[in-house]
Amino acid sequence: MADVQKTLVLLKPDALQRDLLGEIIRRFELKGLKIVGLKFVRLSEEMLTEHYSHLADKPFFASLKSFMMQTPVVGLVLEGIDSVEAVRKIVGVTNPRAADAGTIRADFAMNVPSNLIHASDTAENAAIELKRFFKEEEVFSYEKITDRFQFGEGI
Ligand code: IDP
Ligand code: MG
Repeated sequence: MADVQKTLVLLKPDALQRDLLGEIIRRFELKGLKIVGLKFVRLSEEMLTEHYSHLADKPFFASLKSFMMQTPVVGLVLEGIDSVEAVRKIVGVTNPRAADAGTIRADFAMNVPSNLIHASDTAENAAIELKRFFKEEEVFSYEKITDRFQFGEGI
């Protein structure tokens, strides 16, 4: 069922190094996702061990963590109807060469781990990840005019 959700996005060190922060944020804005949180985060080894725990047994786990600690990352909280799925669609699948043309990963990346973005994959994980990276007072609530005219069951 359609549902207003918040989802967590991290713009990875390769996005910062390649001057793609503005371009990526612009795509989320133009889609109509509401930015309700935005900040720099310096990731620690502990945070990443937790964040990527589903990959702990992979041979690339240590290098993935080093990759993510090269520079600060930019954290975003994006709000909208079914925003978890909407954001994942805009981002594209993990391997940028397999991602659909028009997605951010397809348009700007060639390889993992340099696929520019982390985006929560389920509503349940979004809630956990949001708490991992943002304090309650860093997530904002405000009205946009477009919020006022939503019809039916989140259509
Ligand atoms: P996702 O970012 O699309 O959700 P996950 O499977 O959760 O993909 O993997 C997290 C991140 O780990 C990926 O975005 C990518 O940066 C990195 N990664 C995933 N698979 C590989 C791999 O086979 N080699 C190197 N890095 C990988
Ligand atoms: Mg993932």
